[in-house]
Amino acid sequence: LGTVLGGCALTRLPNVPLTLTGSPATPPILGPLDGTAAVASRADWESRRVPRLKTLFQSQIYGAMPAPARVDILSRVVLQAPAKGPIGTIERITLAVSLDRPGPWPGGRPVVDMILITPKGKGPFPIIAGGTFCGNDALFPKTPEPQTLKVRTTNMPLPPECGGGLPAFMVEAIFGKNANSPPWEAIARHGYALASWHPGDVVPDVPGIAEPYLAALTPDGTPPDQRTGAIAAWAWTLSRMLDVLAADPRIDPEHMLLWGHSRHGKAALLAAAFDPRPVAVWALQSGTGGASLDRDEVGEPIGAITASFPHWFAPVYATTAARPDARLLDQHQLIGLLAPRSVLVGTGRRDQWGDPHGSFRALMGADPVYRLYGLPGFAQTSLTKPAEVGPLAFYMRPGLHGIHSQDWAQALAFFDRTVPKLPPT
Ligand code: GTR
Repeated sequence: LGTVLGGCALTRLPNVPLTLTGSPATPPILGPLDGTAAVASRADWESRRVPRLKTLFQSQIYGAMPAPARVDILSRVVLQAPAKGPIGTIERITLAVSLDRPGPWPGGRPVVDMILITPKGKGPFPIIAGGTFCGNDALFPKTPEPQTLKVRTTNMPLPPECGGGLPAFMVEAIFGKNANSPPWEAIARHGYALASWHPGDVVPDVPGIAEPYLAALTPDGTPPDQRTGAIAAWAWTLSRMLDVLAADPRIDPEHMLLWGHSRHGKAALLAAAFDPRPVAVWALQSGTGGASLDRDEVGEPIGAITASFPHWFAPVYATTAARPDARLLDQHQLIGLLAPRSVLVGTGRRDQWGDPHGSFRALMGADPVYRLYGLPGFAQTSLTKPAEVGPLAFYMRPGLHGIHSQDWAQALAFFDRTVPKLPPT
């Protein structure tokens, strides 16, 4: 019922103005921070400011990142051999992540089914990797063909709106046909492979239930108010997936890209901030804790997001909700950590969670770091006209929170523009 009522409330949200309003004061990106001197050069940014920001993002917002861990491939199953159309194979790769001590997962360690879809041809293919909300069996549209792939259902707890029936129908009706299912064929036609998995296999996206999994991933000695949050755990999972993909001969390890919608957009940005391998990120409607400024007047307040989803962040984040000055950070600094790599931020004009104005300002705030790299940074001046040059771009489409084919069209065009690919083989 909550999903249905919440969904109906969403459809009544107004459009944001087409020109920027408000002008929040944000912490400096290159200026003096926390008693340390201003950043003088690119080398100074990398050697001094990047490690400081990474420490602060963990201690003030996301919690401690789990330690790097070994990933074992348990099995590979071809679900679909090349047929007509642009898709080569669809494969299920089952992975297990080894931790120092056993945790609450069945078998003691996280086991993840990664679905890998490659275009026709030999590759190596650039890859777009990301997690989706409702598990792998929601990945493939049931129409026009009946679902014939043997995709396994997760054995971990799922949020109620993933359980089918009216809530699931509402999710698709409001959040779009691609809400749980990327447009595989269009992606393959652009020459990209796609890897997808269910982040809830590592930390279930259910408050309360998530806690023992988070405790098991939190490094020893971490202060309790900085315990690993689910966004950090999912970001770390993205890196573990990249470990496997980078070693696959069909994948081009120099061209690995991340994407994510909303909570998974937050995780994709954080993953790239801590992992240098992704060359581009598309964060769609990632909002608070993602690509929009916390200090923006619109957007989802920290008090609201941490009340609904206490498991997403370090507990300390909630305590600073009413005291932004207690935090030395805002989200432009997270985007700055991705420099010089490409970042596309997508928003919807009636999506307050995604906060178009706060997202636009976060990109403006990250721009000086890209300039240190001699890049045009965020060259965009209008909310409605996406940048045609530079590694940072923003778009605002009409409508609400959700994933539609026009979002993927924007992302594929951006990736095609900013990430030069190897010629297809
Ligand atoms: C909302 C949440 C948003 C956003 C969204 C989603 O309930 O408050 O920050 O992450 O969920 O992930 O779809």
